Amino acid sequence: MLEFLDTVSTTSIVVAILAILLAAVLVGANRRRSGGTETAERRDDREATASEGPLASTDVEDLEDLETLPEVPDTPADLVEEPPVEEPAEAPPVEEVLPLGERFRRRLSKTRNVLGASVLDLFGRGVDDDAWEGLEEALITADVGVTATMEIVEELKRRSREEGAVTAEAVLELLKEELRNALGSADRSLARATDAGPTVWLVTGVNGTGKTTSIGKLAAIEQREDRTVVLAAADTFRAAAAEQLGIWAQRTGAHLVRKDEGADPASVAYEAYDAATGRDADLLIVDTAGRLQNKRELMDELGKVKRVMEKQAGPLEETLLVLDATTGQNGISQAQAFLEAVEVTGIVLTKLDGSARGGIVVAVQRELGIPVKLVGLGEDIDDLAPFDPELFVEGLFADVAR
Ligand SMILES: Nc1nc2c(ncn2[C@@H]2O[C@H](COP(=O)(O)OP(=O)(O)O)[C@@H](O)[C@H]2O)c(=O)[nH]1
Ligand SMILES: [Mg+2]
Repeated sequence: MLEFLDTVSTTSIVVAILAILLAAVLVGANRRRSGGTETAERRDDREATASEGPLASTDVEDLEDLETLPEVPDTPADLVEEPPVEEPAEAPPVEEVLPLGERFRRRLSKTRNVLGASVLDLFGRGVDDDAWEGLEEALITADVGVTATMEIVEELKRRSREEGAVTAEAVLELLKEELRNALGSADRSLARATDAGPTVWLVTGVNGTGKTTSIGKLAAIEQREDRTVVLAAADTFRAAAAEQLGIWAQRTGAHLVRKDEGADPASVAYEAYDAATGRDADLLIVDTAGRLQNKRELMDELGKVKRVMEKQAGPLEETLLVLDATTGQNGISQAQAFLEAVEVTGIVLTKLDGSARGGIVVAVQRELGIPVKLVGLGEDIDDLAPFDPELFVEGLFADVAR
């Protein structure tokens, strides 16, 4: 009986010890999971840091993405330090810009449909008067301009006779050459300051031609080349104009100088030059208004901006005139008004992508005698390109085959 009791008590002691050990193990595990009082505080700190860190600089979309992630209390403490934010806000993926030739090829399809495609058709039936007349029509439709068209076709007729170009392909090659000749070999690079102080590019043109957009795209190109850019919102006619430029400044990392609606544009430009000098910026681009309703006032205003800036900064490196390719010959007559007010050093021809009249490049250069330096090939940030006559002509006739 005594023996029996002994066995029972030994067994219950063993069971009790095992139970205590098991309980201790469980409590330990639990403490490790939730952290002790002290570690819970530290964990709170870490959570706060984490949300001020990557989350604070993340934009709204990223924050919305985070809502689908597991809630923090269920997350083991050692993972909280590195919350699974997918993409740090400061490192957007850099999209590769297509080679220039490819960009021309893709964006000139409208003009190619009018001009490129018809040439082989026309001359495929024979190099005769009908074909030459057809070519004249196509060139004029593409806005090459009447005078330039006549000259190009005369020269082509002569050369095809003399050089024995009797096939459509041979005529096409001659046409490409003549178009390249018509575009000439002007210096199309954008001038930069050679002495101390920022380079200044003044941008002018009728409203809606694409000044602000082109400035934004230019700022993107420059910033990518590690040059610091200041943008001056000297189009003070509408507050929205400065806001639009502000969005581009944000997108490109440029610094914006603006004043209230109705402020004197020359004073905005003046202060922007001061700001650019103060920041040791490489480049100042000045956006201006282009209301043609009151031409006299517009030209006075533009002249004043330029005078004030030149007094302060010396001769401006570039005064660019923005023209919209879709307005064709109208754009050229608008341009004349600007040329009377300021000395224009280069043309930015926008919306070549949206126009079947890409031939306007030839007309613009001929009639204004000013080199086309940049072309707009679309509305995206990468859609501004240096104008390259060779690649332009190749783009006009790319994939043209019978
Ligand atoms: N398709 C196309 N649209 C353009 C181009 N450049 C500008 N735009 C558009 O033209 C419109 C007017 O541009 P904006 O920069 O505001 O002209 P601004 O009044 O001269 O400053 C905007 O909708 C632009 O997106 C271009 O090269 N191609
Ligand atoms: Mg504008």
